[in-house]
Amino acid sequence: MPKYKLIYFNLRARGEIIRLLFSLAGVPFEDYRVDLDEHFNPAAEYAEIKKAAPFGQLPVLEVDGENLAQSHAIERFLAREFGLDGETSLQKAKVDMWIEGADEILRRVSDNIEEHDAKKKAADKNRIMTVVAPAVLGALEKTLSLNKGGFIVGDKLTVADVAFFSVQDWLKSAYKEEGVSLVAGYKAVDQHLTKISKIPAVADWVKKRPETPF
Ligand SMILES: N[C@@H](CCC(=O)N[C@@H](CS)C(=O)NCC(=O)O)C(=O)O
Repeated sequence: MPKYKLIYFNLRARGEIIRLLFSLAGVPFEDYRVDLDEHFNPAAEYAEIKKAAPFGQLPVLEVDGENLAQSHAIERFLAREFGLDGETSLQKAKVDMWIEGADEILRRVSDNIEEHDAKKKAADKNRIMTVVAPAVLGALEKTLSLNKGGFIVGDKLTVADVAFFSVQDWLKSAYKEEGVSLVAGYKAVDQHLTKISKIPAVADWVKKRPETPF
């Protein structure tokens, strides 16, 4: 088995889907976390880590010493390795589609948390709440209502389920009260979130993971 080292900040954001995939597969990995201060400034060691990262950003996954960057490429790679990427070619494409769908929310919320201009921050947050999240969660609600197995793609767990669990779990702390109401209006989405949260490897990881506010 390859030796895996995930290098990311002490955040859930773009790292947590990857950590959940390792937990689900029962595969050991080094969970290397760069500390951040309360203004999201990384610890001094980040300067060297950034230089070594393929795109100068994190997460990076070392696989037997080789660097892989871009969170979704890492997720797809691990999903393939662990059999969580769907069965048919069309299913695999749908899994990709939902990874990108979850990213519509994740990317904007992530930028919004880091925005310093108060006016732009409020306007962007309002757009996320009223336009972006309803479009994505509405589409997910429809898909889950039609797909009676309770998973997003096909009748088995895939990284698409993990991605939505992770984004929603993250929203609940990133946007606190708004995060809860963002997902509350969607019955099938809410049931899906509960279903995934009860998978023993997911529940186990959530229980034992280090304190990670965002
Ligand atoms: N498209 C990249 C985006 C990576 C990204 O934005 N990483 C942020 C943290 S979530 C980062 O490294 N920020 C620090 C920097 O840019 O130096 C991915 O999905 O991995």
